[in-house]
Amino acid sequence: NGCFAILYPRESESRDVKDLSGRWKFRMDNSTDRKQGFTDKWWTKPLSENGPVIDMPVPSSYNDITQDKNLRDFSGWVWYETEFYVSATWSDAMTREWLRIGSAHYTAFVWLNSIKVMEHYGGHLPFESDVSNHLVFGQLNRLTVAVNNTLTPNTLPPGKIEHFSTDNGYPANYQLQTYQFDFFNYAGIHRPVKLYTTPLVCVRNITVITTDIGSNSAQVSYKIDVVDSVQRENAAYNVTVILMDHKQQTVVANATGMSGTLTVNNPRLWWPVGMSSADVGYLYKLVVYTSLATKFDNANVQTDVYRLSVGIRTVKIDGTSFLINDKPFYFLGVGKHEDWDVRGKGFDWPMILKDFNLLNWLGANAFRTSHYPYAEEIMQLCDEQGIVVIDECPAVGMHSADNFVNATLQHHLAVMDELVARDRNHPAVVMWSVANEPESQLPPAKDYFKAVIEHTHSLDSSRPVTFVCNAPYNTDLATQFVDVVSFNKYEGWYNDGGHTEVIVPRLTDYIEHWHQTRPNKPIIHMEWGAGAISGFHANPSVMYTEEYLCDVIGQHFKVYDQLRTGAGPYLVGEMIWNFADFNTAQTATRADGNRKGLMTRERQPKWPAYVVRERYHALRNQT
Ligand code: BDP
Repeated sequence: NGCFAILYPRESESRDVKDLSGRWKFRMDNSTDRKQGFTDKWWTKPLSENGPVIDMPVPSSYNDITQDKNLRDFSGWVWYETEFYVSATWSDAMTREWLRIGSAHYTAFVWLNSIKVMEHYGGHLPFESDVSNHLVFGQLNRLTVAVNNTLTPNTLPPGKIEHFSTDNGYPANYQLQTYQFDFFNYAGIHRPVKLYTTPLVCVRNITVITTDIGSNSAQVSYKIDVVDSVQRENAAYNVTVILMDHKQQTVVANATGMSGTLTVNNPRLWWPVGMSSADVGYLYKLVVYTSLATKFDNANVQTDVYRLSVGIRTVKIDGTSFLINDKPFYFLGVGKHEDWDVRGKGFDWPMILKDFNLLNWLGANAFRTSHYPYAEEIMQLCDEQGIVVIDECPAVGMHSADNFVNATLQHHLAVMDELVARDRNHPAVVMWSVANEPESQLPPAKDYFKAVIEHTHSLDSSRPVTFVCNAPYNTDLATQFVDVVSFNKYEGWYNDGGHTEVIVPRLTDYIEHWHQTRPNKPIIHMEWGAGAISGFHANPSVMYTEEYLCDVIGQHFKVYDQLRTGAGPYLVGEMIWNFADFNTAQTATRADGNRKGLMTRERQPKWPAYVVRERYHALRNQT
């Protein structure tokens, strides 16, 4: 029932794309057992005939759209519906139609004209299905999507439904969704819903890897998977690939066959911002053609054409150095979130482009997709702008032993399959992060992460793998398996809050201990920072003022400058937390969300942003 999606839906001479985003109908199922939608089979007739509906934008989180606290804090099933026409011209026997949801948080069931067409688990990755047999052409179609945001110990991220007892004075049956990660559990259809067409024989998957860069040429291996919607015995398929230059005017290499190697003479390499004057984000275009090679009676099969952007670049770990195209790369970056006013985690071009403009203003050359895969369009912008990405899966908040069990592991491996399949062709992605701050000192975490990291290596041997460690160097059991050590540490905040005078010795000591523990691996300080509420000021500084964050930043930069330039430098990155303020669950330690942003949630810079900006611009051109 449905399967994960790999290629981004793109138009070509053989493919049409229709975006179904817009104003949908919506209903939350707040019945006592939260299952009325299933008991009454809401997908079998228009949603409004089952009861009252409201308008809901797609894509968007639903939580902050209305004035209803119950919907903001709801856990359980919500129901979405839209209606659309498909042209009668799509119904010809030569075309297949695919329904694709960019992401829906967390569990999604999908019905088209009352027929179940997909079921997907996991809130941040695309899924799709060939729905040709369930569409009605030249008529109105009804699409129903039920989405459930409930998190359990075996979902990623994990969570728990907690039951509160009347013995303690709670109302009867009082329960809440709780979770151990520090961002709001926004839910809904978060990314665009699209319908696209392909010929009967079409490109299903493309894998492109730069295997070698010599002095005058580069080797680029490719592998194409083809699907045929018709069962044919002994069928063979033609595949032709043509690599075009950036402007798509000149052919630089070509080949035939399902897999092979392209030799690119005098290649223009893909470079991160700051590392080249001419070729930042240089992208070739790989044009893939496929068709039926065998002659069958009545087989009227068109050629499928798919265009993929390709960056020629290598990533290597050499001792304690992180190399891009054999040159040392130093991460000057931020942790981010997909988190915006009103729309929550909903895909939104104005907010996304604003964030890229701010990243460039800041001078950052990298970010981590903390703590889940981001929209595909964001990854494409990183490729084009030369912003390096540490691509993280949604394993965050794994704080108890009941997370490190086989059911979670199997899901974790499946999520890595989906993530690597979706993102492997992005040159901007230079490393996979398989988790953030798991309790890696717990004994079961050791074999658990060994398995996840080995699996990720087996899916993609061309990139290093990390997880972001919170356990101290002397108790962690899992960084022995990573290629790059990443750790989070909040000196001057969670440790020695208010005491910026001890940041330099304490942080230096901590990083040096990590180096002694893992002497042969590069190290990234993946999260650090302090809360600062925009407009709060004090001199001398105190916690939560803009001055305090400036002071914390200044002390950290002293440490980084020592280690970055020291003998055999092993520190390869500083990633401040966070790019912008973001919403969290309500707790006594969060004042209307997490305030560690360099920008406010509305994307206006706080004073500390100017301090970081000066450094990042000065340093990134030296990497
Ligand atoms: C780390 C988490 C991050 C939090 C941050 C903080 O990785 O998600 O937002 O600390 O507390 O523990 O600000």
